Amino acid sequence: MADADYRNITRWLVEQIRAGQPTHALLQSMSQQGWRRDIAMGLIAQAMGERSGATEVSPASVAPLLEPSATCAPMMPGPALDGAPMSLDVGDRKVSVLMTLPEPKVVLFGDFLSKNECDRLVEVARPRMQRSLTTDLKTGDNKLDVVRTSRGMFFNRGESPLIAAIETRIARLLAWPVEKGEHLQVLHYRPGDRYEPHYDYFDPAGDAAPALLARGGQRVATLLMYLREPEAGGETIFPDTGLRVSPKRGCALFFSYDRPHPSTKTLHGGAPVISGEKWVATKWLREGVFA
Ligand code: PD2
Ligand code: ZN
Repeated sequence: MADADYRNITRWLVEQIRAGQPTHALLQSMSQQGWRRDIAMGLIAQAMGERSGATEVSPASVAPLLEPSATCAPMMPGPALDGAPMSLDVGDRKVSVLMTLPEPKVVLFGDFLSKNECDRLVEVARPRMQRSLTTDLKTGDNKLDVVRTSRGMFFNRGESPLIAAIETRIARLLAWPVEKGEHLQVLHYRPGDRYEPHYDYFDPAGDAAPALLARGGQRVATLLMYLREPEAGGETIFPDTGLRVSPKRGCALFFSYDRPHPSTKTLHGGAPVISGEKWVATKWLREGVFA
């Protein structure tokens, strides 16, 4: 292994351990990145030693921490849908449950945002919009991308009472801490604009995986909030299942992916807007704290 690779993976492991990532999740991430299990175990043991100041920690001593126990299945964000509730109380409002799908795991919510909240988000975002960049999930570079012709911007976490209220609402609805969410993004599509089908998780085999995963690990779920609906087109589509969701103002579309793999069937895209304008806000959730 090259020295630079060794330093990068060790730094990443120490950061992840410091952020409270469970060790079995690190082993899983490293396996997905193609690391041999015995080497990954050795590196994790060593990073734990560096973190704690111990001179040496043996792979055998951390082995029990590397397997999730039956009571410690990977935790995933998601709404509490036991008992098929018609609505969920998220503290400051009641959100209705309009549709659920088990595979891919998709839930459509109504009344997630009020009309005023949608208008206010668009108004504040509008002067800050820029041509959207796409993160190349292999190299980590941001690039102008013909497959994503919308314009976009990011709000800082908690930057205003409105943003903080929405982030808290998301955290309550999906039982996932605010700190594990990326910054809220707003996208604006005009007629002809689209977002070609893609996965929201990072490619674990990509060159940039260590850098992308260093900020809170993998993405595990997405919440798309529709702020302004076009007159025609602009549905969010899931090509593997044929699901097409109309971008109805105030509704929110949730989907989750418990592994970074096409078997989650979470390939999705934004169909071209045919007429009118579409505005959406996206919140991506990470498995760890996004810093
Ligand atoms: O705007 C959409 O419908 C859309 C579709 C696919 C947004 C995203 N992905 C995204 O923000 O990841
Ligand atoms: Zn997406």
